[in-house]
Amino acid sequence: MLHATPAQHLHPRDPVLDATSTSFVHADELRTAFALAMSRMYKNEVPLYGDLVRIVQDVNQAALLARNVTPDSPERLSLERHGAIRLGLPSELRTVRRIFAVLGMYPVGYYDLSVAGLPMHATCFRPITSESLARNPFRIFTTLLRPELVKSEDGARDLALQLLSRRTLFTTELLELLDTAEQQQQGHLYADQAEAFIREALRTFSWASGVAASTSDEYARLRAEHPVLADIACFRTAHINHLTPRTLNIDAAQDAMVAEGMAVKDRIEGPPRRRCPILLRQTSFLALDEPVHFLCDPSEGGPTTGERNLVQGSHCARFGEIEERGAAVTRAGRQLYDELLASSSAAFNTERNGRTYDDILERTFRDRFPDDLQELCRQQLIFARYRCTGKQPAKMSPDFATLFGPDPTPADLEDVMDTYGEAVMGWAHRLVDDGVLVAEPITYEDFLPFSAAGIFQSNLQKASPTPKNTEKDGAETPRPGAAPSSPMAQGGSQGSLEEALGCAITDPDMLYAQAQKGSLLRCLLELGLAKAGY
Ligand code: OOG
Ligand code: NI
Repeated sequence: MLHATPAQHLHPRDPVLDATSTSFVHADELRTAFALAMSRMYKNEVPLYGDLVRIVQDVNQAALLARNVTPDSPERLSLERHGAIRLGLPSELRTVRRIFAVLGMYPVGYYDLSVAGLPMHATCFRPITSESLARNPFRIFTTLLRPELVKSEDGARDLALQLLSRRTLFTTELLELLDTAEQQQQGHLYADQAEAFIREALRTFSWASGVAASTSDEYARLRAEHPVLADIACFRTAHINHLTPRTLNIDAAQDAMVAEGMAVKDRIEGPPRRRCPILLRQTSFLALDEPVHFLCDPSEGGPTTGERNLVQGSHCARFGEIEERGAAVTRAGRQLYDELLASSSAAFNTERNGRTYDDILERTFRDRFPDDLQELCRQQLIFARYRCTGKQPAKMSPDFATLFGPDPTPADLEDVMDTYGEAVMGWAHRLVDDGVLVAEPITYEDFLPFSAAGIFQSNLQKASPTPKNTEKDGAETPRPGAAPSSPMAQGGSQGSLEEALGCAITDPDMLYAQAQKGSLLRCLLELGLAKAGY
């Protein structure tokens, strides 16, 4: 099948590309234009994905109507929230990091996928400020091969590295634009450059008409070692392997996918359905078997120069996914989540009594993970953003002066919050109880390594009817930034991923804690509890 070239996915009416202005395009706008162009490209490459987006839009519209909210733009709501790519070499990751920086996306979180038997580790490129996340939260889960984890008795590792060393993921024009942006324009682009940048970046992530960079024999050898190895090393591009719109009701969307006859993952990854959703729930239609043209082995008598003959084969890796996001959990919340996943798995393996895993999971969480917003905040299981309601505190709570001292400046407040975090939170929750502040959950913007592993497992095996249940392997650990003493984290190598990136990876918890603290500070200022200005 012929695919449109990446240039055809640029939309003349994308505001960013319309601009005649002589000022730089804002990274947030560039990211939106990039995500829209990528969505058009992927719908064209994988038409079933277009059906999935339509289903999600319908489900979201129904969910909004049920809540009595008129959807101002269901299309906008259902815009893609994430995609995923798999890279082979540190040098590829380094350039990808530079591309994403121009789009306002930076590496956040370390994911050790070796705990799920995958020879890779990952980070997520995403916006990091609340403002940028609000404008467009699009992110890309990016894995890098760890060749040292590939057994090499039959030469699979060397073959993969050899194939990878022959490919170039980036066009010269893209590399030149990156240099210009970084060296002359403080990482920014003008509108005409932006158009070229998106077009050229899309080439890196396109399917390139399914022409492989290996022979079918080489592909088979790598696939036998691990399907993900073939997916990474046998192609000319770092093809996007899925895109993921956001749904407001993942259970309904999953049912609608099944009703349309899609082959769907057999269970939704992540926490069970709850009144106050936490973290991330995901499901997908299973990867499709797609036609691929492999190179002919010259030793088999094909032409050795010029255009090589191609042989028809197939590859199974690309799919469509949906996600429903809930609150970011604190360290304590994550520990409880991991514990409950582990005990659900243990119960499933030993005493299931005809109950499904999801049944057990739902009950385990119902009994032990609070499902009430106030309670979740009070126990500091989730991160929250605080807002003033307009009501003034009846009287200065007596412990305020003890905590903050007389007439504190914002800098004093910040110091106190850092040193006496617990006491400040206790005090803030009393203001919530008094109706002076409200707490709203901060959305989880990251990923779950075992859910990711479940997604990988389901989509790398050829249409396996019952994908492996990875949860039974244990809890959702290690979390990004897990203590090195965590037994499962020992195989991880954040340092080597950072070296490949050429920069440090941001700890997601730090970002959530900062957002929470910033919101409280603003409340204190608004209530006139501190001198304005530093
Ligand atoms: C990435 C899987 C991770 C998710 O949603 O957890 C991911 C991959 O399959 O390359 O996207
Ligand atoms: Ni995903």
